[in-house]
Amino acid sequence: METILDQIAVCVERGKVNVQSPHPADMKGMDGADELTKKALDSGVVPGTILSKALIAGMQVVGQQFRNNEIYLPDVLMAAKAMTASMEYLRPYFQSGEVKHKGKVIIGTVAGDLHDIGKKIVSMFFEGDGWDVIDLGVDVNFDKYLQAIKEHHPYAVGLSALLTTTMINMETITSKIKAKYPDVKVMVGGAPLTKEYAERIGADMYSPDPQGALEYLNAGAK
Ligand code: B1M
Repeated sequence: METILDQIAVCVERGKVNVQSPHPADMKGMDGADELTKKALDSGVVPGTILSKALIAGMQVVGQQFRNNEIYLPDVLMAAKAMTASMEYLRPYFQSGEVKHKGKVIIGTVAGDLHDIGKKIVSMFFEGDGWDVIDLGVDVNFDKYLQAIKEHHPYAVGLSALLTTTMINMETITSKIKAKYPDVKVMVGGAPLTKEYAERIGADMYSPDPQGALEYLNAGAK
């Protein structure tokens, strides 16, 4: 039997945002990621389960289909929209009521790269655990990171990249940050990265997932 998690995953795969959205034509009038996420939460499904078993699982299928040329860029954009609609409901659950203010973290997707879903998830984990997150958005060059560090005095800066062509920009950004602010920790992550690459460019931490990055932050928090 298809569970509500399967249904949400299908909405991400097919780019069905909400009941009003006309896309895809064969799902017209049906609930989308928006309504189904709300229903899942109302019926007691844990937010972390919706994130991993429906949203991330659905997006993995999208990535595979895109790689195989079975779907095209507009389809991927619709999938991202559906995932974002769902994440809006999950965000409050990742933000604990208790204000802890462990410290500040700046995060951004590096220059040339427009992928922001993973970065938003990482931010949700940080915020939920009591870190103040300054999200610089996407396509962030070193000037913007340096300016933000000057302004906010963070404990760490997180760089995210999803493209092999943009992860190389992490090297310049990391070296500029380290040259001017050697005490600020630089954390890197994103699908194409490896631990070896992170070490080579002088980053303090690499994690393939938000949990690892959060553990690193918490280990260093005073
Ligand atoms: Co793009 N795209 N895309 N895309 N896209 C990928 C990344 C790709 C792998 C698809 C594929 O070919 N199968 C491929 C990259 C190939 C490569 O370089 N190796 C690709 C390509 C080629 C492109 C374009 C070049 C396509 C084109 O124009 N021809 C183009 C580039 C645009 C640009 O950035 N300049 C492009 C565009 C887009 C959209 C705009 C349509 C859209 C993004 C929308 C958005 O983000 N608002 C999009 C999407 C959605 C994807 C896929 C399908 C999904 C990405 C995603 O959101 N994953 C992706 C294929 C895939 O990954 N399966 C693909 C879900 C997300 C939860 O995971 O982002 O990996 P992820 O984040 C994870 C971890 O990586 C980690 O934690 C996160 C949460 O679990 N993590 C960190 C991330 N950052 C971290 C930082 C940390 C620690 C952990 O510490 C600081």
